[in-house]
Amino acid sequence: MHFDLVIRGGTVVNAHETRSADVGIAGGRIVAVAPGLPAVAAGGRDIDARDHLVMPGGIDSHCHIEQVSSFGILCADDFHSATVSAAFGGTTTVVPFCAQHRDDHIPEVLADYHQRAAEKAVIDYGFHLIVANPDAQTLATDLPAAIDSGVRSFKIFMTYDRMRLHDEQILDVLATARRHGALTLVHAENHGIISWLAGRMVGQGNVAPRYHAVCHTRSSEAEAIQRVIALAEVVDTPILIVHVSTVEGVAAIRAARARGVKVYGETCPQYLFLTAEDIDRGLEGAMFCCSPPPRDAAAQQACWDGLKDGTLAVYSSDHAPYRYDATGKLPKGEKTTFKEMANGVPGLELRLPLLFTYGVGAGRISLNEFVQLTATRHAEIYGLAPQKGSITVGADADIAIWDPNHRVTVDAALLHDNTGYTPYTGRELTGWPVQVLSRGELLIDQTAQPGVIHAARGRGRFIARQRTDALQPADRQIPEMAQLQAWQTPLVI
Ligand code: DUC
Ligand code: ZN
Ligand code: ZN
Repeated sequence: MHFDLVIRGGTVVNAHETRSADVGIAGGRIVAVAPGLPAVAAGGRDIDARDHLVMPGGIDSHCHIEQVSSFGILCADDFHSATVSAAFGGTTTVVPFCAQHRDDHIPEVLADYHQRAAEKAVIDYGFHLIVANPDAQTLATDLPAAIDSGVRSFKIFMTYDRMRLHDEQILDVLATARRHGALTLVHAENHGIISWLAGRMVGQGNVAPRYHAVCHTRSSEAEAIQRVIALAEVVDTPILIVHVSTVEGVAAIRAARARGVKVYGETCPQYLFLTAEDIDRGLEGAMFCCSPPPRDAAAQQACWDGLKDGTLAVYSSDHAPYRYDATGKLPKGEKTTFKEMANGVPGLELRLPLLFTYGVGAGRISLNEFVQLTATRHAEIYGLAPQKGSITVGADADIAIWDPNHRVTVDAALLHDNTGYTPYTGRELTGWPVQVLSRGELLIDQTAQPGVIHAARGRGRFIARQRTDALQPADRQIPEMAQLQAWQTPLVI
């Protein structure tokens, strides 16, 4: 058998097995996983992975790249800086958003993001579509066309003045997703609670970042999750609740899943590793402000429990990079109120090292669970499998080789995104991706050339995602729909 490259002597970790094996790569794909593979052909190379972990490159299915927010602010990373940063953190596929704003025409939105990513991305990528205006043209023509092109997931918002959909609009999007085989991602927070409280706070002169966390109550997340689950049950179509942050939110998803509803959950580093106390540090708290906000130790534990029992199927970054200056967090300088700051924290590069240290290193999750949560489940749910997300014959050779003992003290200067800060400064992390391959190309070798990436701008490829079982309805009817069925007047979706 011919190999361009063999990774030798490492411990290969997949979602359901760990074993000592070599990994043979040819033509950008994995062609053999077995101990004692023969020598590479002339011109090929060996990578010595003894004492190292050979894991699927991470898939980050929730990140904002070169995206204009609903406030009209462009985030700090373009497709080059974001994907370079992702690769240094062991992530080899990203699924960012193409964002429709109210007056935008979806085909133009998609073409614009495709062009920018194709010019700059250094790793492979898919896209979700943010839907802010589900009018007749969008529902009948534009969304089905987007799905046909491999953009098989939409994100909708239940809050934010310029993005939020009301319940009938949400039902329209869910029905379209069901008809054409797409997954709907939901930003679930009750708009009324947040905007009413924020109006009061600002009116009373309470404008510091810490009031952001107060206005985004736990109840606002819990109510919205319960409501959108009820909407999804009417249509019987799968949904995924992004960035779950509360005890109550995790419980609502767990309860719905227990009664057979197809609802997936996601959480992010900021809900495992930060709390509202991080925001309570004057104006600098802006660097920790995201929506929903970090909560407390009980919520962190609920998120760990949710990851452990599958209530939360995936762990993503929600990388939303905004600089701590007038271009992002502080449009009005020191006078900026919490309502005016861009929401979001960076996380593409540290997502995996943080989970490795505090999850695997602290004994909370196994190595296999680490791989599930950071790569394999993303691939399965979002239709990237079997091409991405596992070290198996036939898959793309997207691989991160980890030194489990490599120690790093986090400092923004070590990172490769454009945010200029990290919420995790000073953390001591143990375990780091030291070599990163994308389609068999060794992009990063921290032992031989620290801090260097060998990747031409635009080498990343768009991945048209497949229809998966995750998109199938549960075929579970609420009593009213069963009644209609019995009367032979079923709801036509
Ligand atoms: N909240 C979002 O909904 N998106 C980006 C970042 C954030 O904080
Ligand atoms: Zn969101
Ligand atoms: Zn987001």
